[in-house]
Amino acid sequence: MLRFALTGVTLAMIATGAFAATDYPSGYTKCAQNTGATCSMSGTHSVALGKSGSFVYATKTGNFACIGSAFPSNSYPASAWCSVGGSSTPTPTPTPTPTPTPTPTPTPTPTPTPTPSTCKAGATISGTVDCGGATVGTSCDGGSESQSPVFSIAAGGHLKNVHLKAGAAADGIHCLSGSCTLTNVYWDEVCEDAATLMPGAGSLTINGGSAKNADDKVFQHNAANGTITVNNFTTTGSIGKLVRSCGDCTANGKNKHIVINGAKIEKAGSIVGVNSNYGDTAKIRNLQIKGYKSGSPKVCVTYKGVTDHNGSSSSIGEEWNTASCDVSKSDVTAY
Ligand code: DGU
Ligand code: CA
Repeated sequence: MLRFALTGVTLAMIATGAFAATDYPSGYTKCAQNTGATCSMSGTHSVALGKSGSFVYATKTGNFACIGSAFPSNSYPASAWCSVGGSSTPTPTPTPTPTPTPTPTPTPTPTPTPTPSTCKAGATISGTVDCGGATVGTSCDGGSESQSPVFSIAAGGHLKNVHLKAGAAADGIHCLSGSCTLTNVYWDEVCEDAATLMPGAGSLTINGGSAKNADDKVFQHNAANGTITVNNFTTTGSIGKLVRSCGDCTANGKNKHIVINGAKIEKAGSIVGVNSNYGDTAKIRNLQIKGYKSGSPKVCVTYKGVTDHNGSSSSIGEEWNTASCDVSKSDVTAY
């Protein structure tokens, strides 16, 4: 009975491979008997030869013959087995797949900010420039027409909140091309004139603001087919004219238009002058003149314009509700 039980245990050990494990060290894999048979492997490994817990070792690379002479020692049992241990060749660290650098979302190229024009004498204004109430000027050479402007305005330019210095307002402000806007511009004293719509320009719009003392004209219109619009403007002291379309300019152009929507005038030689022979027009609404009495001062005066300084333009007279002068007496009040 006991004999039978031991045999059962022995059978169980064989079934689990416990005996087989004695042919090679733990962690090794049996590959061939020491008859010179070839153990196939790749890479460099520790290899063992022996059995029943008694082994000699060597290090081999690639296939090797399982034979005692391939091992440094022959102190192993007969009928031994070769076995292969773990690889001694370091497992090459796999080259990590490079994490693709995420393509950055392109930052949208910002619309370039136009170089800011600065609020300083001699500047050409592009875009909107708010001078914040600064006082700016150059010099004043009386009525000299060769003076430079204090500011030039490029197409679309808008100049705001600035005083042109008394005694330093030179030829005022020039609108060079396109549409120009002046908002709350104050001529503390006009020099030659306050602002000019230059030949080739389109429109000059004046919103608010004031001008003091102009020997001749405040706003000068030299642009064929252009328009000067004056909204809610005030003059103090004495002015020659509020707006004049050029009477004798070089290549004097036609169809120069003037619109006045709200003006308060302390004292003027006349308010507006247009060349009826050139198709110039004035439209006047809401005009207040200090101490105004009909005919004094004249409100809309027509002229016979000339070109290229070919003589001087001659006054025709004050007109009301004509093609040249769109103004009614009710548009003018005294204050
Ligand atoms: O041609 O006589 O005073 O532009 C010149 C004219 C004169 C102009 C104007 C101006 O009306 O020079 O300031
Ligand atoms: Ca001028």
